Amino acid sequence: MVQGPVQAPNLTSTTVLSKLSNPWDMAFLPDGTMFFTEKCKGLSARLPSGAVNRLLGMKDAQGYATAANDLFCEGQAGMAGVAVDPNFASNRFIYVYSTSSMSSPATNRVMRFTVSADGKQLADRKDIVTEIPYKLAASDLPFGGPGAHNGGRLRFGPSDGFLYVTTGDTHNGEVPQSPTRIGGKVLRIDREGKAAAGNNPPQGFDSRIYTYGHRNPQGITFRPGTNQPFTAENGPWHSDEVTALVPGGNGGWDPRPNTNGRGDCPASYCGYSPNQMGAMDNKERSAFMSMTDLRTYPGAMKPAWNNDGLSQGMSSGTFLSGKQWKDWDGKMVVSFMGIGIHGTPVGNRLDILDISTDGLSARRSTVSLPMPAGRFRSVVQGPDGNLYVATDEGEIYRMAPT
Ligand SMILES: [Ca+2]
Repeated sequence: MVQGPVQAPNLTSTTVLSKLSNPWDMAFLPDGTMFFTEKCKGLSARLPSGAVNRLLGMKDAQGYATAANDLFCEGQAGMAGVAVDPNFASNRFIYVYSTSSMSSPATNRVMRFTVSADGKQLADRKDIVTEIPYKLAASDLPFGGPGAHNGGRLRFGPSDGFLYVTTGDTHNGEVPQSPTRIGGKVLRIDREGKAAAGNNPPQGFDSRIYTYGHRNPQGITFRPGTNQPFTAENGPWHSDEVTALVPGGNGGWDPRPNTNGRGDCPASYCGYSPNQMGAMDNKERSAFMSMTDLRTYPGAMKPAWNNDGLSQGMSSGTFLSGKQWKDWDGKMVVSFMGIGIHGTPVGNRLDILDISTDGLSARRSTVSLPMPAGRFRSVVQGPDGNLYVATDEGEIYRMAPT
């Protein structure tokens, strides 16, 4: 492949919404209506006029048309992904991922609603996935708090019309490789929550599982042209990963104790080993507790990119499309929350990945931001072709190439 210097577009930014409470995800209608979630509040819609309709309120949230008191937030968990049905024009279906206390113990659910003709109400709640694991009390496991590693992105495949759901390992060593527990997975389902044809997981696996062996994927996007899904996944003090998925594939994350010296992990979760075992560099850490354990699983899906061996809170990703993006047309944007711990450089940024045709390598460039750096949670290309970026600080920006 002949490659010249990357011609980056000039960028401007506009603040679309501010002072939100942890905006987590956005989904658009063709007319520019933007549905957005706030982790501890609920689901709203910003109309093209700029007016905001508050649609679905979580426990203790005020001012929403519909209350859902079983939906709650805790730690990283709460209301997360949102997706609009590809046939929205005829069925008016919208989907959200949220933590819920409807079952005991609490779980994450994928819910489907019908949006009223005037866009102000939701009706016909149907919980199409009810048992996605949620991390309970902090005392269950020594790392992090309740709600950790909660996954939560929802996206429809552009060619197959199925809904993809990313789920986290919840700091439970058994979950990612489990054939029946649906955390640490990418699920692929239809609008009723039934398994998509062709998921092809190993025999004995839940048929909704598209890929397994994930840690905490919070991003999923589809490459223009091939429509192959790619995940963006947060690593354990090393190695955030972007991975091209294949049906039935294993992401190779298995944080259980094993015979390679990981036998003494707290609560049988080795996902942070050997971080707590003394000084090692990222290469040694990766060899000990790999994001993609090719020694145990030689057939695992290899990442296209591992953030140069660093973990900096990779949170989402989307492929850009359109000539206005110049050399970024067809490239993937990934967002980072910028976590910097134990010597890892903080990286609140957006990167552009030029991923090879085989999906096994990538060249990275970093976006020169037209807005302040923040904890970037979500990137979504809108129907106007611009990139919408949500931050944990509470903004949604529109980033436009000029
Ligand atoms: Ca992996």
